Amino acid sequence: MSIDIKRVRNDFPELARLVHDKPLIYLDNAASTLKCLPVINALHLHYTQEAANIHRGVHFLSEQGTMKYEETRDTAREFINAKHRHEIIFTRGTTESINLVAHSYALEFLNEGDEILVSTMEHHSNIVPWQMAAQRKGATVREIPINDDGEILIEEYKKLLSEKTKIVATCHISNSLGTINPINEMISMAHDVGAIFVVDAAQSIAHEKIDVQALDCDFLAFSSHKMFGPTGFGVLYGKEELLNKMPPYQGGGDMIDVVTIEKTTYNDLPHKFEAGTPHIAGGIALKYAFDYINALGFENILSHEKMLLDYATTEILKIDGVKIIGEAKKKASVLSFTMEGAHPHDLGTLLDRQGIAIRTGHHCTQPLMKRMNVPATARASFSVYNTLEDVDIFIQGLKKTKEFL
Ligand code: C6P
Repeated sequence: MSIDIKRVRNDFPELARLVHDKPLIYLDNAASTLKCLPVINALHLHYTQEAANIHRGVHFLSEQGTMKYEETRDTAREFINAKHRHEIIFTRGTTESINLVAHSYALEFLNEGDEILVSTMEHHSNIVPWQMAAQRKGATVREIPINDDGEILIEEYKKLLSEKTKIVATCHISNSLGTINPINEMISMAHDVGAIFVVDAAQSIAHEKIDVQALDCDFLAFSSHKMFGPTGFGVLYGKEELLNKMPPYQGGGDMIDVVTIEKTTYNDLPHKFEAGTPHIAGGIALKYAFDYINALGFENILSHEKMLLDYATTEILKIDGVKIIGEAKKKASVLSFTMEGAHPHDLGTLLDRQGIAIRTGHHCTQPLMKRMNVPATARASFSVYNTLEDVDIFIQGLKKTKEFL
């Protein structure tokens, strides 16, 4: 089976709109994907018919909301093949998921002299929380270097690993380069020295089939808005035995068992880590994003996106002065580039005038930009609803922009 692209595009109403009087060509999927109708409909239904707080009331709407919200947890468990539903912690997104581990796990278990390894290509969300924890505990954050193509240097990683290494945190797929990292191998190497491994799956969740039990990762973080779901919602997967020994991250409603003024006992997993009223509508609607991806099938998604990336790569290299940043052998549908004589920001602005949305800048990966010797890149990122025609319009747009500049 392959993707019925016309049907898929009809599921994303935003694709039908104009931007600056031109049909929208949306190539900023690594920043956030567009939303599919089942997700939009679920949000609409919740806010028009079913709004109520969850986990609290005994009335119909509260119980219905609780059931639907918890259904998403079951779907998420299945989607990443977690062993238990209580290993799925709902958060505001990848950033909060990583902060939760850094503030709860790292602050509890790190000691002076310990080391945390992160790679050069990490998003700031997977660097800064570790620095914050390391500073407080007298630990050090060390860098796993990459080569000029944007691939992790496994031999260097091996050399960095020691009994001092307590946490390794890397992205599965780089948002700036598209590199698919060999996390399988990296996780088992980390475990060999007794370190835990945190996977930032923000960019991979909608592009690669993830099986947390097969990977044997200790934590895995992702955001709903990068997989056709609502913003402000995300998941932290953690192994039960680790989550159980971690202290709560935030205090408040829902995460408690018994509270007295002197002392509190905490709720069981997953609620121990879910203080306060969550983004209920977002959580309920996320289920429909999981279902949508499951119905498309990862094989179909991957082959469609690979076709787009291969075609775009071939065509963009025909333009004089274009340099691709990130040429890993294993790459997801991200095309970062620079163009001689053009600042990426100007490229982005001039493409926007033609209805073409790409992202420009450092993509929240400043150490990576420094390593690749560029201040910024222009980045086109593809999703399952993009077409070869989108790529043609993008390439034509780039050529026009080049002439203009
Ligand atoms: N990258 C991009 O344009 P949040 O903001 O919490 O949903 O995700 C943060 C994040 C963490 N890790 C990786 C690998 C990411 O790509 C992102 C978000 C967007 O590349 C916005 S900066």
